[in-house]
Amino acid sequence: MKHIRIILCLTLLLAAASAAARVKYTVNDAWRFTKGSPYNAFLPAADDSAWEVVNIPHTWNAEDAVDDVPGFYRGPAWYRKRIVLPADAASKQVYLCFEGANQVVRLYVNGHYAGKHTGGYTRFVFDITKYIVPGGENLFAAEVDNAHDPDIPPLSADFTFFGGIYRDVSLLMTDKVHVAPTDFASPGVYLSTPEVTAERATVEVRTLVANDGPETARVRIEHRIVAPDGREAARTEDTAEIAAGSVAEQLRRGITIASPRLWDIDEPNLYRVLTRIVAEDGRVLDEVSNPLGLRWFSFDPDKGFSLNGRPRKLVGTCRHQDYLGRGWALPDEMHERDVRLIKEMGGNFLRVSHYPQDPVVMEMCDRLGIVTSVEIPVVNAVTESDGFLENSVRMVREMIRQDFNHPSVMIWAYMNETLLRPPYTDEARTKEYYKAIEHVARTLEETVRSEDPSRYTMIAFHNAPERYAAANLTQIPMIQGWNLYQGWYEKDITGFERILDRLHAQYPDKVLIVTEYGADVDPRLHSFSPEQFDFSQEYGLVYNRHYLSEMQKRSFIAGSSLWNLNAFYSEPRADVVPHVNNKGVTGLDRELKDTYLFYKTVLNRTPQLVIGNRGWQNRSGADDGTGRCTQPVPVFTNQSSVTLTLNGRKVGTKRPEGGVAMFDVPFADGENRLVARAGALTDVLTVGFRLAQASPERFTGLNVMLGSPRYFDDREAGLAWIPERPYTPGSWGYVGGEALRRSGAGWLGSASDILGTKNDPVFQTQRVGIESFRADVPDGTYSVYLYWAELDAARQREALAYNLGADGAQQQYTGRRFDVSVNGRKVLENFSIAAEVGFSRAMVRKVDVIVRDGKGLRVDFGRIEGEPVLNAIRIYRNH
Ligand code: GCB
Ligand code: CA
Repeated sequence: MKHIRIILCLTLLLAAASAAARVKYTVNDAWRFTKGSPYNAFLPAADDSAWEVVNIPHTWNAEDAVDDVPGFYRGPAWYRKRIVLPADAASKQVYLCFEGANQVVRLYVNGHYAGKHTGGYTRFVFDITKYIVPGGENLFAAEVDNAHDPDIPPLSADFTFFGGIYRDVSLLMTDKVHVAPTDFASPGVYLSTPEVTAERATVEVRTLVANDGPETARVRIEHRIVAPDGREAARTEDTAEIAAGSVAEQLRRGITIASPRLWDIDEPNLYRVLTRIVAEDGRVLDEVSNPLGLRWFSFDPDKGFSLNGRPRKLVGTCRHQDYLGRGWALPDEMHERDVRLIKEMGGNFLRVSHYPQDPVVMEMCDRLGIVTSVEIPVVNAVTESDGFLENSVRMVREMIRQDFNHPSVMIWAYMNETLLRPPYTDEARTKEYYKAIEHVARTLEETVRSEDPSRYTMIAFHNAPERYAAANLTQIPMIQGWNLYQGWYEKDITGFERILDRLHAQYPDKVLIVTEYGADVDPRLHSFSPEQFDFSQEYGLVYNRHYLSEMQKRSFIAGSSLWNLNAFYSEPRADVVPHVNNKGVTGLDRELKDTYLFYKTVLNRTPQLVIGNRGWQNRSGADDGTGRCTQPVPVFTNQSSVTLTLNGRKVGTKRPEGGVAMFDVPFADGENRLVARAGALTDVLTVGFRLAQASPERFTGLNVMLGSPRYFDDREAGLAWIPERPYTPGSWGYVGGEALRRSGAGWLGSASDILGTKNDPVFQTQRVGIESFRADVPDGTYSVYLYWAELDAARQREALAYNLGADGAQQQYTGRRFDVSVNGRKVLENFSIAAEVGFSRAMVRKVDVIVRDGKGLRVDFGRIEGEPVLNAIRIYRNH
């Protein structure tokens, strides 16, 4: 009998223990949503039945930030949801936790105002205990506003500020006595490692315990450190007395772990610290777990970074939280995949920029051994106001306290290119502005150092060192980050290595990281004469090979984070893909570009082999007279030699240079099977090739972009566009005119967003002053498609600060009218593109033609006003 009673007691105890520990779960699903400020939306009785039903993560800008209308909705919106809370919530402390919402949130619970949070990238928590109805339905209403506010960073940036609750929302229910979640939404437990060596690690744990009950609580605070192999590495136990309505701070020093298993890039050993709050009667009131990594690291101005006593060059990427069609509203698994992509690429560094990201990102970096730098979004400019400074300081506190326990974090940063476009022309006023920026920087630097003296600080500058020196910013952080784009925004790529050497000479006591470098790549575009600002896969490769090799030569470059892991949305941008910054080594859909394959090949130590131009499945090119068309194909390998075959016949054997072997592949019409072999590795790529026929009998069609040396892969239509060439008898090509060239950047074409098409590159180049386009096609019936856009970006909208290649570069429209005849028949008379469709809008005219008497096809342009132009032509044979 007694026996039974004891067992019963134990069972009850265990039940009590598990019932008391905290419960946390997401409440993401089926919220009612509407834009605007409906009357009394905070009140439970408000009628939301006509509102949209959405799931969190959610943004309201996924569509309007990519449509043809400039701008996107920035203003208030509401989310509402009825949530049934358990009856035992009556004895709990209840919180609503947000992982991030852009950018100001006001929460109402059952009509009561529960709190406000400012800033779009950090986590926040509201204590809603007072407002809930336990055991019943509760109406949660959140107003989220993403309107521009001069006091909230970022003020402007080269990325779209998607509004909404775009990260998870969770309910948290704890005992009255619990680890406090309310210290800037931190975990409430702060782990530090004042001393780590190969022999011994010392751990320090600071814990915030809240007592929201009516009486003093006498509790035990236990920390159990669990080693990576699951064994207990250390355990501590203290008692504490916590007055009712207070938060007690417990500091546990000097916990030692002998022969620690270090957290390292190649072996990211993770310990866990389990913290328990135990009542006098043995009930477990709360339990939380935090990651712990034991490592030591340092940055040296000459020798760079070292981890656990070993020099390591940091190589990696920056990352934006975007995905195709979703904006920022990504589920956890998509954040997770991005960090895996960095690891698989061989990266060991992530600059979490320009803002703190989803908790999953930080967890993955801990688990995969990726060193991180995390920053707050003070980008481009500051506001000279107390409000701006206060918000920035708070963001720094939130960032540091929230991500404090992640061993991957080694740098805190707090500014990016704040002198990109100083707003004043007046010298005295500019000086004042510089002073204000310096003040912000010093305050943030001090905040970081007092919050966390165990890590380094950093500011990212752009290529205007004099400006940052004039504002004294170069002296403030421990690490200078440099965002460099020589060979992209600036013409001369070798300017990159020159500025590195100059900076090192000028700042011999500063650690230098190349925080950004990159070239836009649209994987649909290719060029065999790659040049600055052409957006081709091939130029991306030229640029990145150069940068990586120059950085590897210099040990004083502690690390680099290329811009960017992924393409991302930037609403005002008008490049080859409007509203998108394409500097990702992967696409918005995470397509791996050749640049990614290159890094993966050279950064990994395991054998690598992959044929490049992978996504280019529909190729075309002019017959070189042999019934074939020879085009280069890159093969990436870190093996010493590689052999390529085409449809079973050997193309060649090469020694790769810096991870790349270029093969000249004689493509034939139809299917081309490429097989690369290196060591024990094989890679296969099948390419469909359409020969732009020289021989008239076999003519089926032709797609030519005028004024362009590029190839364009229209993947939606499976259509291959090829570059122009001059006409020669028996073949095809243009007569007269010249390619439109931007005066400033020297590059071809225009950087306008071409409305009415997704194939902007087809319309962004043109031949100015063209006299004819001729193709000696056989007799037959044809459709001739003439492609035009009147290119004058200035008339379309103001160029974005970052569209530097477009600066002053557009031709000025002064009127244009011309006649168009096809095979002698006038089809367009006194034709004006601008009058027909306006500026920067795609138009396509399809003309039916019968070709007879062996005369071929001929489109003639008759000048009336200005120069005639043609952007592209497609000739299709009906029969
Ligand atoms: C930069 C900025 C980044 C931009 C990038 C670019 O320097 O820091 O936000 O996206 O340049 O692509 O121009
Ligand atoms: Ca999440």
